[in-house]
Amino acid sequence: MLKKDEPSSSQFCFDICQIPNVKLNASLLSENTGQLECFKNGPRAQELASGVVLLKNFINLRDQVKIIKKCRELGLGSGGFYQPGFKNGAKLNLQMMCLGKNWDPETKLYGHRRPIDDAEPPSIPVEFKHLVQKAIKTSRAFLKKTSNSIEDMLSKMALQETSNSMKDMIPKMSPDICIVNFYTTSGKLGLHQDKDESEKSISKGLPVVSFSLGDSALFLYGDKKVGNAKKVILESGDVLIFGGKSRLIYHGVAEILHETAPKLLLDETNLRPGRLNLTFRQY
Ligand code: MD6
Ligand code: FE
Repeated sequence: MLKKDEPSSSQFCFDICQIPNVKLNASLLSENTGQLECFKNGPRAQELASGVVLLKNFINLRDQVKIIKKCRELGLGSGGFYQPGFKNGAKLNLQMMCLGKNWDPETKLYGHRRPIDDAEPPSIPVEFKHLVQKAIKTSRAFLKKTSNSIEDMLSKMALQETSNSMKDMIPKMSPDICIVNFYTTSGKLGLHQDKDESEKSISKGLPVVSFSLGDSALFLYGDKKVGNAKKVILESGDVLIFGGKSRLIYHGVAEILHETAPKLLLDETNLRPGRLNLTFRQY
């Protein structure tokens, strides 16, 4: 184990960005024009299951760039990216860092420092926290609106109590831990539940909020068997929220879809091929 003040080895130094080796040429520029079309799509919300809300295109390109640059900087410093081993000894093709608190994927425990090199995780940047709050607020407002229309339909049946509880399908949450994963193009994450947070956090159904950046992912959810799980593609800028009744849903990443990152994002950040994912929760 490394001591706190020893210089970190290259194992602990992963740059999610790369030196560009291709100059922007005419064909890339024309692809960019296509990408601009894509960004004309405003954000939209979708309820995938009770308590599972997908906010499509929620993080604008400027904020995506800022998040990637910040994660790059934090990832290169103390407590930055490392390649975790998992309980079965498997090294998945992903690089991980924790912000706020440490979560150890081998012991499944939270702590103030990580066992691998005793480093303290960097704090969660305040801009990240603001975006999380905005996403939760948006998803709650969206569910309330959906429940209002049901309420209209069922008003004669006096289901007031049901509709009031519906808005808490996604309770408010103030994140104190963020897990940042960078999946290379062959990266994946098996179906699992996020169940290592405090009993209180889980029983209240405090949501997990997940940001996707870079290449798209084929995301599975809703069942522990791959064949039975539902599928959804998460693209750069999407935010997925699962809370309330669905706080413990099984979910995972089946595949990273190659060369699907927005070209403008790559031009601005030189992000490596792959996907950056940030999951926020309250311990
Ligand atoms: C994702 N991430 O990459 C989903 N869970 O879209 C997770 O499910 C996840 O990144 C637990 C710990 C870290 C994660
Ligand atoms: Fe998870």
